[in-house]
Amino acid sequence: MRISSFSIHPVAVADPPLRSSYGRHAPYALRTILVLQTTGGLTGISEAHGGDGSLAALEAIKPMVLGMDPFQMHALWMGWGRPEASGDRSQTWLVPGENPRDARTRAFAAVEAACLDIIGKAVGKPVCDLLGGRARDAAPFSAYLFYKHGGGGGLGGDAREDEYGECLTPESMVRQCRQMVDFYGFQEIKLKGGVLEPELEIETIRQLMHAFGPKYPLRIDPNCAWSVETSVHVGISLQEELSGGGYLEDPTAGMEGMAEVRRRLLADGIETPLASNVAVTGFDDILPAWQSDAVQVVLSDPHYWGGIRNVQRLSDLCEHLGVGVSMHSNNHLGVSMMIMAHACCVSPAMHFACDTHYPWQTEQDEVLAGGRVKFKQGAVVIPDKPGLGIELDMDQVARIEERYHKLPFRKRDDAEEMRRHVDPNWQRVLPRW
Ligand code: GKR
Ligand code: MG
Repeated sequence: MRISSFSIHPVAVADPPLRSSYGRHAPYALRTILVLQTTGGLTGISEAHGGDGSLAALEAIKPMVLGMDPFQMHALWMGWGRPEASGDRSQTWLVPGENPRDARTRAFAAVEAACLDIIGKAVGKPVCDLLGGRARDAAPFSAYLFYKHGGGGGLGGDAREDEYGECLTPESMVRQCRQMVDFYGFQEIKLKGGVLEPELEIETIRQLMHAFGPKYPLRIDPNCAWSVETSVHVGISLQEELSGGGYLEDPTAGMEGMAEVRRRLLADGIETPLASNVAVTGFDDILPAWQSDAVQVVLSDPHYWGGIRNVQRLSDLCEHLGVGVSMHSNNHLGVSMMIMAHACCVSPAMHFACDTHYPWQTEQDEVLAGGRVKFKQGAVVIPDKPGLGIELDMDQVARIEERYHKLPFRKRDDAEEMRRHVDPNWQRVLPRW
């Protein structure tokens, strides 16, 4: 069996004006759908980050994939997917999916998922059962809360209903969370911070704790918006709220800053774990993070870590090191949802509910035949079907691909959105507080 066709579909997905320390989301998020076909008539599908950088990396890997046996991915990893040993691959300044230094790894990851989908279909097994068997039958996800402006995403006649409304206060965040938890059944909660004054974000977490109680572990992630001093202050202020299965994610920039926050919290008797997807983005970050005790929970991601199997390897490595493992998310559609779910289920040490942006997208943009992935008590159950267990609705792919070609932008630029809609002089400043 050989791969005989490789087609890349850039797509645009409506996205509400969510805020983070990077800025404000544009009315559309960019993604890429990949479809591989084999000489035997099997189809493998995948999803990757979007925009020009991702497209160029997929075009570049294409000649190596055409003619390849989908069972033989190792050579492609060694010759192409393995990240460069040097250079900054952190997400301090660049949002995930925009760093050219991991573009090849991300392209490999997209091909890997499509090959696993093909292999699963060839042998009649779900992807997670190909990789040693599942550690769990369903992947738990967390409620991923965002401060946001009014608006549901999309533009003009294509604008979406604003399901969650404007949310720029602690009280409205509790409402957002209630709505999301009631609808999806999530059992862990993540707040994207780095947007309001730290005292208001502390108050938001306190109100969430008050409303939901200690059964719902809480985490906050300001994407490096805080100085060491502020991070320590937040860690002390929220020591109770973030204990019991929660964590403090990327409070400050850089491994040294994180290590300093850790030392100072421990000196105060506070053991809240520090998590990261900004300082730690690849295997060569693990040792320095572990040696300096900068990070106690690593956020995996099957996209930029180089695939589902690398998430599984990472989870095993973390378990041996006594480090926790969770999963990062960007905006995504149902194909990535299932890639993430399979990755979680083959990673026994994934004891935290994974992040997902999925609630921020709508049925109208889904590319899966049969509509959106369903959640059961906050988790995605692995379907009893071969491969990733999903099929594409190619008419829908064509519709949102056409929309992509009409958009005036080709990369995610949250700072530009801030300047356009909120403050013409806005710059990303770290630390902001
Ligand atoms: O979508 O604004 C966002 C997030 O801030 C995202 O880009 C981050 O990568 O969710 C991510 C995170 O956990 O850092
Ligand atoms: Mg994060």
